Parts: sequence; C-alpha cells; structure tokens
Amino acid sequence: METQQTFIIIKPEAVARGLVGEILRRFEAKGLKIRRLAMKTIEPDVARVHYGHHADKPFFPELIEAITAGPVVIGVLEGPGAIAHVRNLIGATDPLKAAPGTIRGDFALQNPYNMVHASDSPETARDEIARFFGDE
Ligand code: 3AN
Repeated sequence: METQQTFIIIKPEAVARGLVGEILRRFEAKGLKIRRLAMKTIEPDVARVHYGHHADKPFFPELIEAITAGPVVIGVLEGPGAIAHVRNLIGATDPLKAAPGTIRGDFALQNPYNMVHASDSPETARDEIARFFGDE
C-alpha cells in the first residue's frame, strides 16, 4: 500500500477537554508516525479558506467560530494508506452516526464539535499540509 501523509486538526473542544494525548495515542497505536506537530490558534481568514466548501451552509458561521475558539493541535501523520486509516479512526462526520470505538463516536455529541479534522483525499492532504505547515 502507498505510504501517504495526511493532515489533522485536534479541535479546540478536544484541547479544552484534555483529549490531545488520548487522540494522538490512538493514531500512534494504529502504527501511524507523527511527522509534524504544533499548537496554534487558527485565524478566522485561514478557517474560512479551510472550510470554504461549506461557505454556503447555514452552519458556516458556527463552524468558523468553533474552530477559532481556542488553541488547536495540528499535525501530519504518515503511513501506508494513512488518509483512509485516519478517517476510519475518527469516524463519521456526524457524532450521532460515528461508531463507538471511533474518536468522534467515543468523545463527541454533536456538530460542529466533532473533535478532529482529517484530510479526506490526497489532494486535500497536500493542500492542507501546505496551508498549515507551508512556511516551515
Ligand atoms: P469531515 O470533517 O468529516 O471531513 P465535512 O468536511 O463535511 O466533514 O465537515 C467539516 C466540518 O463541518 C465538520 N468536521 C463539522 O465540524 C462541521 N459540520 C458538518 N456538518 C455540520 C452540520 N450539519 N452542522 C454543524 N456543523 C457541521
């Protein structure tokens, strides 16, 4: 299987609840390597680009407010099939549909507070890594 890199955000609600270690532990336990890791607060302008595909949705303002509400942990994870593996580990977008055992299924109640973002394709992974780590 192709070695891939994928981008994650441990969202403000997860940082506030002290779940950073637990979430990273799950990725590492799976066998994924942490290649980059940083704590930052996402600026509203960056958030609006990151979630640009939802700009016309009624929940867009709430989504931007939630992702900029406090510090996040951003990271790059690497491994064979990393993009699909990480999506499997985080679970479905809607916490109500996310299976128990997944991060969203275990720790989240409702959107937009679903704890973790992860890239959903090689193209978005490349764009998101460049957007958030491109300066380094
Ligand atoms: P995913 O994060 O699983 O790739 P997207 O890209 O469809 O899913 O959604 C991006 C983010 O928008 C989600 N992580 C969630 O925080 C928020 N979101 C999605 N659907 C809703 C909704 N119906 N109401 C509020 N927030 C939502």
